[in-house]
Amino acid sequence: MATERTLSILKPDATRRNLTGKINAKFEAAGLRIVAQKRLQLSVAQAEAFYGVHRERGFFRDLVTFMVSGPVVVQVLEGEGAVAANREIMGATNPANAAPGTVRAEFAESIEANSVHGSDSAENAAVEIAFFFAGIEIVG
Ligand code: IDP
Ligand code: MG
Repeated sequence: MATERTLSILKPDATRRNLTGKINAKFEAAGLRIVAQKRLQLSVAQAEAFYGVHRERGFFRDLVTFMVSGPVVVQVLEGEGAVAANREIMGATNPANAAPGTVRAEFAESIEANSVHGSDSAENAAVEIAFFFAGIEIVG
């Protein structure tokens, strides 16, 4: 499998509980490299734009409110099959369904406050990385 990049976000529930290091350790233990990283406070407009695909979903307004409720850490992860590898490390959206040892099984508070975002395809990863990072900020 080819080396890929994926967009990861450590969500406000994770930064609030000071879990960024514990989550990053899981990425690194699985062989992913953090090749870009910054801490941001998203605006409502930015959160709405980032989650635009979910605009029609019933949880959209609550999701946006949650994502602006505190700082996030946005990151680019690089490695073999990074998109799928990161989804494995994250676990299922609902922590009740997340496999043991995954970030969401260990750390998520709820289906909404589930600690991490990860791109779901290589195509979306490229769009999501460009949303947050200039090329010069990504150092592989
Ligand atoms: P994913 O993060 O596992 O890719 P998506 O379906 O893309 O899951 O949903 C985006 C985010 O929206 C989730 O990570 C979670 O924070 C929130 N979310 C998804 N489904 C629900 C729900 O049924 N209730 C509340 N929030 C949800
Ligand atoms: Mg998703």
